[in-house]
Amino acid sequence: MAQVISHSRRLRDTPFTPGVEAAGVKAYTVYNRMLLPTVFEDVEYDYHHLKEHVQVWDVSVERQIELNGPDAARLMQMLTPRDLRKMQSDQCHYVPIVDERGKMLNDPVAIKHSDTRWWISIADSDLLFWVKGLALGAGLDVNVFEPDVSPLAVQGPKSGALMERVFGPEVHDIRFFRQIRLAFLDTSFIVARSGYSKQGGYEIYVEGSQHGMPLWETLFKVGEDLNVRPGCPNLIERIESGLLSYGNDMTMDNTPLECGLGKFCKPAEGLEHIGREALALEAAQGPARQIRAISILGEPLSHARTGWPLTKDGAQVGQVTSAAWSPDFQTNVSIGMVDAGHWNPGTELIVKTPQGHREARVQVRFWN
Ligand code: THG
Repeated sequence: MAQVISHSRRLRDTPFTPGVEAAGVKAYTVYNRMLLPTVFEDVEYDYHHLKEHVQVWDVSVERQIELNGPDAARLMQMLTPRDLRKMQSDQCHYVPIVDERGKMLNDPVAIKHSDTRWWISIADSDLLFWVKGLALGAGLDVNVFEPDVSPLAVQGPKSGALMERVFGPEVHDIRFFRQIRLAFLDTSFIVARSGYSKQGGYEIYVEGSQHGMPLWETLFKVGEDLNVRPGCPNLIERIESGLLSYGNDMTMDNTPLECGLGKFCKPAEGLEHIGREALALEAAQGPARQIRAISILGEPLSHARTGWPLTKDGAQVGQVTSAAWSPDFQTNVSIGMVDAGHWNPGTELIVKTPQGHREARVQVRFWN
């Protein structure tokens, strides 16, 4: 039976919820105590549409943490092993955030406005408390708060065409993971070339909830002939693309090396960040497990509650954390955490799914 989740003020609406509901959203999940759509038509229909046309996604749940003040850059670098010293003030960086044991607390996108003003566009964990606690404990001169900013993503191969109609031809000059401020009616928004799909696209950081619905309505009005539809991060597409989901594919028990984020944690001379010793030790020893793309043979799998044991000769050697049937690749695609010794491409394992035991194979890379 399908259950419903009861609403109350603790489960926050977004500035775009009126548009999302008028468009007939069929399912939500909860992310940062806010509503995140997961299905409009059905997951496969949404998937094909995303790969062919253009979608507008309410990703307000990607809440921002603003660091504002003289010590903002110092605090930002304390938070992540990624070297930010050369980061420009129009750049966005995917940054692992780790604790003193080198364990993942979040995997956000950091947006640099200037040395004294940053946003951290967070995944699903209460990172604000950690950042505020650090700033207070270290006596830093910086304000840390959640501003009234709600990202709206425009994703898909026709995203450039749609964005140009609203924001002008400058949108084509924005490079991947860069941002500029562009005018909209009597205001302006940070617009970045980024998003949680590999179909190309933009993220508009809508500052001021009152501007949400006017922007939503404009995008749908001017994009009609582009076949624009409401969408959301798509389970199938994001697994094919190897985009990780905090809380699903990794948790506070995992390290960035285990998550395949080692390239963002290169030890550098003079870099001061939390977890440095723990990460250096792990880098020397090698991670105990690592995220892999895994194909699962047989009929389409259709179960949302993953965490399925991966076994070799009867012993558990990992788990599948996200899985879906891929219409384009005609196999079940999945993301799993696999123990050292079993993660080489081509390794054949057994996965215990709610639909029975299946053969699984470790892939060289994801499906894009
Ligand atoms: N956009 C913004 N905020 C976000 C997300 C987003 N916050 C929550 C969540 N998503 C954070 N997690 C991710 C995971 C992957 C990516 C972005 C945010 C991503 N990765 C690319 C990749 O893996 O190929 C690029 C990474 C890189 O090379 O820098 O885009 O989606 N605003």
